[in-house]
Amino acid sequence: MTARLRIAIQKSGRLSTESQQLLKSCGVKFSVNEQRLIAHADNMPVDILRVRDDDIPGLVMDGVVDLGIVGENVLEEEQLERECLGNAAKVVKLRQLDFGACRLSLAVPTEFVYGDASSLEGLRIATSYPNLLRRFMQNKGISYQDCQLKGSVEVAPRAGLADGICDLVSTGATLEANGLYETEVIFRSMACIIQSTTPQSDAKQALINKILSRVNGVIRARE
Ligand code: PRT
Ligand code: ZN
Repeated sequence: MTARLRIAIQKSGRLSTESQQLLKSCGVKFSVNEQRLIAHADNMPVDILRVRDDDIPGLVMDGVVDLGIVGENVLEEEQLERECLGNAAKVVKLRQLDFGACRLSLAVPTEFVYGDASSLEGLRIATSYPNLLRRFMQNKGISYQDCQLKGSVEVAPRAGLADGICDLVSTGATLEANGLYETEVIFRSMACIIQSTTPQSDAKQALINKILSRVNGVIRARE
């Protein structure tokens, strides 16, 4: 493995600006070239990898990168996925961050009469988070049918593909625009910083500790 510390962040999306800003506030000096996957810091042995957020937990668990910044929702979903496949997740959450707030919620069409989650018994639920949904429904003892979609989850009920959805919500505007209402929060999420449990060299671990203590300082100063 390379001696440089590798940190994976989201390339473009809701977490990318704040992830870059956080690292810069921690004194990691780098500039991003839109065409490039990797940005090399010029004042520390650190490389920033810019990838799809969904790839970040796996890259960390497989030891391809040392640290990652990702939503707890994506982390938890990937951990459950790997548990299902019988692979222990080789990752630790170092700390929760102060951005990326959202919740994974059940939602149904406005005309749907919802009592509690058992109102969804036997119905079809569209989601990009099949493992988090399954855990929630299994804990409640409710059976349902899957409709797994990577995108356009919020249009599934109107398109006749599903009876309800389980999707990320922040303001609720997307649900409202699609004639849906939120009935139950199943997971609350923030961005977090994660580390591979693969043993590190002393030098790399010392750098991780230094960056983490700066992250703590930056977040404390913003509170
Ligand atoms: O391309 P890539 O795969 O990297 O990005 P992505 O499209 O999968 O993710 P992105 O950028 O949309 O979100 C990255 C992470 O931001 C998520 O995994 C969450 O941890 C966090 N986050 C915070 C959100 C939201 N808020 C959010 N509102 N992720 C998605 N949304 C979407 C939601 O799916 C829905 O479509 O925004 C819509 C709802 O927003 P409201 O405000 O209308 O309720
Ligand atoms: Zn994604």
